[in-house]
Amino acid sequence: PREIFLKDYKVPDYLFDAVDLRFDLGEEKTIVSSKIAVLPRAEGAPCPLVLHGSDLKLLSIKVDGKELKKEDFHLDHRHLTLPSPPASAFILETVTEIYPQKNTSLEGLYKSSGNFCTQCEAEGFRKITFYQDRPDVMARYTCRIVADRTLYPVLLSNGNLIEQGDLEGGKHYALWEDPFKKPSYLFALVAGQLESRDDKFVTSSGREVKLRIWTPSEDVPKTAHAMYSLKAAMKWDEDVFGLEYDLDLFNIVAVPDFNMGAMENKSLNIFNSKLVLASPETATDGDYAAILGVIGHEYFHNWTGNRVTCRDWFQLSLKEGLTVFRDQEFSSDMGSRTVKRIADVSRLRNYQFPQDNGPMAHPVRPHSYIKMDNFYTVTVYEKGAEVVRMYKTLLGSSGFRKGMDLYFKRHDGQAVTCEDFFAAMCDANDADLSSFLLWYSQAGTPQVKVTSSYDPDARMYSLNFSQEVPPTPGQPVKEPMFIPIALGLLDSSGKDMPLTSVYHDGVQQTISSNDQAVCKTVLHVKKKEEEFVFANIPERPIPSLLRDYSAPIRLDSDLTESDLFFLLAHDSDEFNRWEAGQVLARKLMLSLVADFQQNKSLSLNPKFIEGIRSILCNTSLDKEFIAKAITLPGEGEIMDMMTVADPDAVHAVRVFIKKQIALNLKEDLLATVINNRSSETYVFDHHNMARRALKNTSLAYVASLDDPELTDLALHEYKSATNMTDQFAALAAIAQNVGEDRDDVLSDFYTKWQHDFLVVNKWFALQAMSDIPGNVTNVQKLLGHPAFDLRNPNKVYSLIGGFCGSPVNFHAKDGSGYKFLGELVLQLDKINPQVASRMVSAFSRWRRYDEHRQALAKAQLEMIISGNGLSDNVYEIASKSLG
Ligand code: BAL
Ligand code: ZN
Repeated sequence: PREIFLKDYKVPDYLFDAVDLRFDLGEEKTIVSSKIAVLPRAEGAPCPLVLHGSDLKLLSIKVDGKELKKEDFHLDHRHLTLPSPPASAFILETVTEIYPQKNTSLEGLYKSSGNFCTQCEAEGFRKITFYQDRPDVMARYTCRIVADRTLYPVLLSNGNLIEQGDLEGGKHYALWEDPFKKPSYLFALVAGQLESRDDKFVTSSGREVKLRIWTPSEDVPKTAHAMYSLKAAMKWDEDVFGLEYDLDLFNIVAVPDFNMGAMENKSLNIFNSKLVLASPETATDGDYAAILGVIGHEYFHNWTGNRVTCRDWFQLSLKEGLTVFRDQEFSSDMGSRTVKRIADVSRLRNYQFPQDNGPMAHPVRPHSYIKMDNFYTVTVYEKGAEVVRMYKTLLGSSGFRKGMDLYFKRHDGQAVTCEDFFAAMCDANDADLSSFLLWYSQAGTPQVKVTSSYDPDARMYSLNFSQEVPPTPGQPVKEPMFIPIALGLLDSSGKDMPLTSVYHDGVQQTISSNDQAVCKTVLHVKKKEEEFVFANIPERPIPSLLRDYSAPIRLDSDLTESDLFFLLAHDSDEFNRWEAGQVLARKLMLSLVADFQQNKSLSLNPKFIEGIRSILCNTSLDKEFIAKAITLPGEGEIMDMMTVADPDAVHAVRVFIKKQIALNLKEDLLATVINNRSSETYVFDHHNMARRALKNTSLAYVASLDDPELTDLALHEYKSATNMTDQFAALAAIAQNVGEDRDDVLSDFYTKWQHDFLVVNKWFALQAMSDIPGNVTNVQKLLGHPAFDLRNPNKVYSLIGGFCGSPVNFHAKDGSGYKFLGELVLQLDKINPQVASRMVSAFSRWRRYDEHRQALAKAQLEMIISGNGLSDNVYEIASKSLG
């Protein structure tokens, strides 16, 4: 397979001005006719026109109305080349035959539950027709869809519906025109039996936009929350960024078979049903929150992605990092800012840090790829969002907004790069952020050490920073990064001290705003070693560093245990209160892991339990914050901090601490469950979600004790639940312990919900992720369950992905987990390479484990890589993992 490099980027030789597409959708095959107005970029001797095309049967090719002879073009399995096209503007027409019914890759045009739909990002359009399938080729499209009227009554594409009507032979047609230039990856088509929930939104300038969410008719009642989310997102983007929607119609279609979460096609977003359909009985608070966030995300792409798009796929984070940042901010404004920040940082630590610390580590803007699909990663998305957040931290809210305004003013309608975004931010603020660009090019999580000292006579407090960016594949040596450190200094009563000035590089800088002393500041840490000295500090402070997690780094400070308990109790930055508890928990877990490995008996510091009690019983704290603060760091996060990851030890220690907390705080936890039971009516708001989160976290603790009385309580919660959040949480609490109750309740749940595939997926995932010993056998059995289907990505992610997320069973010492996955990857690769490559990624960090496990995992990777007809997708991940 060929590797593609950023450094080799060349502007396209040909522009496409207008594209007319016609689809004749059929049961055996679909005929795609395309007519493209082509414009050579440069004058002079024409260079070859190379079009992408995969799995296409070419029926006809014409230039300016004349059929080309065989010798006038060249066709291979990836390209159609015209060696000497006309030297000036011409019309290229092709007719191709494709087979959507046989397309199990779910890229290009395919069928999902009887309906036609498309997925073109990143490079799926080439499976529809021959095209320069790259984001810097932007054209105006029309799309005529012809199909059977009864089988496919609804025909949708991008833009405005300008004509529709009946045709002979029971067919009908629709003609869509998109007035905005777009790259091919934003093209979309849907045809099928769908019904819509209709609503409208009046924009700030008074235009009325029709909103339609399409699903099979029986699911329309479950789209109310998605519609609420869409309208909230439209309003938020106007209020916060001054960005209005630009067409008179916005369509969303939900399909059950979809590789990703959703897709931002211009005015025709296509969604995985999981991220549209919700009712209180079938969806959890987590599902509701995810729908809000993803509906927002795809809508926000209309400006950050569609109106201004990427020059090439290396720039993916230009749209994704920025749009994730925007959806994070939207969700924060709709709920609790601190809780959302905690959830986002946890995700970064549990998934992105491990990626940055393994063979697939890549910069936010990768330097190369074999399959672009493999780079829709937590690094490009979540670390990319952190990079955008740092601009805002450095420039302030209004500076960030000025930068965004300039970005749109300069680049509307263009395909641009991360440097263009950076330049807009700097120019709009007259700011010099030069070394900041390293965030786009250097992989690896920076490690920052900070030490402090206080001089009471001089009333000076110094902070010394040193930073290291670890080597990553292809990048053995790194430059120091530009790291914004937001901080405050706490006095002995726990209040933020006023900050007046700081010495840095021999220069005194005033920290004030309109001559008022302020209580927080942002240090610009840019060198390998750097000192900042605060003046006029009357007593030794306790520093609250990296407030609101102001940079995606690992921070190691000289804070003592008692400093951390102090911050946990007093920090005015709520995120850092949570963080202080997490630092304490991480230290504790790592020290108990060492004890476990040395066969020492485990014992828990009573101060830690008291710390948890004081948070649990603090009625002034937000309940969802409490739920987060009493939750221990994930096993992945702890394993990632070890030299050799030991899943058994980490799991044993986490279970031990959990049970100790449950045992010691049983009465408080029980009271919390009872006092926070839900009201009859489900409400999706922060207050109610927070109550449910706290109740269910407490229930999981007590049920872990495997005491019949407590299991009865969990059973009572299960039976009396009036919504899926509570019902599923109770099911999960009971399922922690092996036995009859577990079996009965799992079977009851399936019987109750077997008609609802989204709920059944939760049931698969819960069992797959279980840490019960030898769970691989159970998961093997579930592969044969009538509700399971290897062709549906959601089911694969739930059952196989879920299993790989259980450290003890996936990394079982007998190699059963690895063998299970190895065999499935090869099967999946024949069906859907994108899904297979996501699954094979579970092997990528095999070198992090002991030698025995390394040998077992390596053998599976070698078996996979020697598989016949392996996709480029799986090859890239497997070979980089072995490399
Ligand atoms: N562009 C792919 C799906 C998403 O990130 O919105
Ligand atoms: Zn996106």
